[in-house]
Amino acid sequence: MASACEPWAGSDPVKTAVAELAVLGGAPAFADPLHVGRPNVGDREAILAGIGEALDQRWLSNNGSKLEAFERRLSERLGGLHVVATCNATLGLQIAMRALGIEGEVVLPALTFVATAHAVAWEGLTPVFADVDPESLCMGAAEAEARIGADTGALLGVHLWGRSADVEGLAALGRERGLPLLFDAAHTLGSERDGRPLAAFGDAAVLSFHATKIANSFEGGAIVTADRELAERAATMRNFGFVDEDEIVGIGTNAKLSEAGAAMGLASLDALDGFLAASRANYAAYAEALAGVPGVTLLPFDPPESSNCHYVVVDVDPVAAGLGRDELRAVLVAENVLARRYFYPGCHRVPPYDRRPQPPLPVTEGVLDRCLSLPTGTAVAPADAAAIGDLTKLALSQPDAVRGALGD
Ligand code: T4K
Repeated sequence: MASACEPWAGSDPVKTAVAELAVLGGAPAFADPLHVGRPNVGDREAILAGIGEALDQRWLSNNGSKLEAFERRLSERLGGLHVVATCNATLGLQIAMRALGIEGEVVLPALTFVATAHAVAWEGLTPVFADVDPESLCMGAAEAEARIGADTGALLGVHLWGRSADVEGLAALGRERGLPLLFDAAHTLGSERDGRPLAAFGDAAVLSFHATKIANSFEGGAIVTADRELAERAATMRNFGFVDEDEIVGIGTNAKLSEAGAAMGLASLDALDGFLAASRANYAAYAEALAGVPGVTLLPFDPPESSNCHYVVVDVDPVAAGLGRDELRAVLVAENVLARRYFYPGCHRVPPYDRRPQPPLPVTEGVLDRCLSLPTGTAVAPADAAAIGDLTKLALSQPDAVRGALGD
């Protein structure tokens, strides 16, 4: 396969007969596994030099020069918003909720990574799950409003897979009901709406810099807000509530990003435009390879140039495609394409949240049954994406043979 940085000019299918598929006994199309979430790694020399400087300075955490530079650089990238870097986005969400003074119930979509719900519950708040809009697959104002009750304390939107939630509708609803609006923007670095970074919307938003994200600081997160006082409260809470050497102003936790993490984060931000280009090229290759395939719909980015395209997700309609999502996944996994069922089975279906009675979430259930995330990022080349598209088409050309091989 071509390297991720080579321009892609198309390629011949890796397999041409169904009998060659690995589920029918053929050799896997890829010798090494292709992961969803393989880290993008910036300039190795710069990363190691940054960590070396931290070692030379003997300043490894607690507001060191790397952290300050990382927050400054991220703020610049986000148009000057206040940035409070954290050791991960989960704690970033928790701190943002505390700093916003949220109490009671928090309305959020069930269709998200479980960290979103856990962050709410860990703060002693009650997650109340809403359905999602069928187009954006994010919780919109109508879905959120249906779950607002007397105890609602906040709205927590999620820009799922880096695609925009209805930011205007949710903001209007929050204003009307007097509810703060927080966004889980874990997936959004590099995604914009109307020329503004997605993380700029809401009272605050939280980015993730986990290893699997478009840009990483090994582990990491960032609270982003236009509200300086909110950012200051969050920064204090991140460091045990300290405002000075001997002065603690309230409850806090330890959510500091290490200097090694910040050095990695800086190198990632330096490389971000290249990471975005690689993801967008892979997305274009998937779109071309899967165009017109009945029953397999690539979730659109609107437009791809202002989206990070970091999660490539297909919706598999089992009737139109002839194979279900899980059957297609089995085909791809046998080829060493480790496609993921993000975010199955949904927050509402895992403990402790499954113990509470839930209203029906029909759109969410459909997505959880049908969506499949495909490998992308700099470890994947457009030719790989095209090959995965071709393998999909080949499997769907004879669904009965595939189903027979899978023993369904
Ligand atoms: N909100 C949303 C919407 C989120 O998606 C997330 C995190 C959060 C909040 C919380 O953010 P953080 O607190 O994590 O900053 C992974 C990540 O651990 C998680 O951060 C991420 N979302 C989620 C979508 O994916 P898993 O359980 O799928 O991870 P795992 O270990 O199965 O790895 C995923 C794939 O990546 C595997 O195929 C292996 C590959 N991988 C992973 C790592 C860490 C590598 O190839 N190299 C690596 O270093 O959750």
